[in-house]
Amino acid sequence: MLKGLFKRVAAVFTGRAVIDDDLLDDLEAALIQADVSAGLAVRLVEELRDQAERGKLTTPDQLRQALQDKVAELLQPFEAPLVKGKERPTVFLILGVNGVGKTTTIAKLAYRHKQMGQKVMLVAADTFRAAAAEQLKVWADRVGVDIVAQKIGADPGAVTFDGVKAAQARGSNLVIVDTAGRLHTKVNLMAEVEKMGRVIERELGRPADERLLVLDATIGQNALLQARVFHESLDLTGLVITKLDGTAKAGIVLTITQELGLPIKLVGLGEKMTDLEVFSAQRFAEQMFAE
Ligand SMILES: Nc1nc2c(ncn2[C@@H]2O[C@H](COP(=O)(O)OP(=O)(O)O)[C@@H](O)[C@H]2O)c(=O)[nH]1
Ligand SMILES: [Mg+2]
Repeated sequence: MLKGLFKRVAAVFTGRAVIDDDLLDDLEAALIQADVSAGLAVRLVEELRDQAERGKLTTPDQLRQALQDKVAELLQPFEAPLVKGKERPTVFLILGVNGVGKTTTIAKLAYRHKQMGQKVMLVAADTFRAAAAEQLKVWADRVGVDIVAQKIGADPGAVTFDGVKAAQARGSNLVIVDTAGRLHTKVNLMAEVEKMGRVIERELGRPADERLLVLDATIGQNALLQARVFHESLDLTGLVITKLDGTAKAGIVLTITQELGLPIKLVGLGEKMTDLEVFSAQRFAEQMFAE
């Protein structure tokens, strides 16, 4: 399903017979267009140029393969499994600005863990928009998992508290907390999610096992800015990159990992509950140039 992640990069190789400066320059530009940071794009192409000059790469096909291998190598350290709490319930706090795919990701995670035989509890702590809890309820019904919600405008910390308590009482394995993501009151949002973090820590005796930031792969460098803000407030444990289906700018995945050093735990590949995968550097690199 990951296709055309680097369409522009793939196009650079079309009709090329030799490795020359023209090809290498176009490659650098295409990587930057695909949201690979300029610094990294330059470094990657310089390494490839060096290998070509030393006769280690002789055809454009070999160059493409070498690039693919380098991408896999760069991303490999950022593969990491989801953490399981040392005591029940495991708690995942799902963060991110509006529209990135938090609620959809939560539905996918709920589905995945239910399939593994776990009892899952969703917590509708995005109380800012009436539609948010409704949307989560629809998913909870569809997937067949429990949900705790309160009225619109309720204190997200209180909803989180209820959710964790209910999960403890019912013996749930996993609690997944949905959060609001409005950006225009950034300071309040951060204060709010920090408070939710503290509520979870108080009830569990440890911080939320995963503090996952959801990022939309199609928004480019903004994703990096968002990640910095959230990481400062919440000491993130990992990232979820959504909408990798149908983006030609997947270079942001490289940029984010290199700049932030945070693992990518999951990738979103569509709108259905089955469209979630554990991040694999190898697979990502293999699909980079797929048509
Ligand atoms: N193509 C695609 N769309 C997605 C993906 N994840 C979420 N969406 C869509 O993005 C929109 C916003 O998702 P939502 O979960 O409501 O975002 P939230 O505001 O962060 O909770 C919805 O239309 C989703 O169907 C994905 O991986 N791929
Ligand atoms: Mg939502």
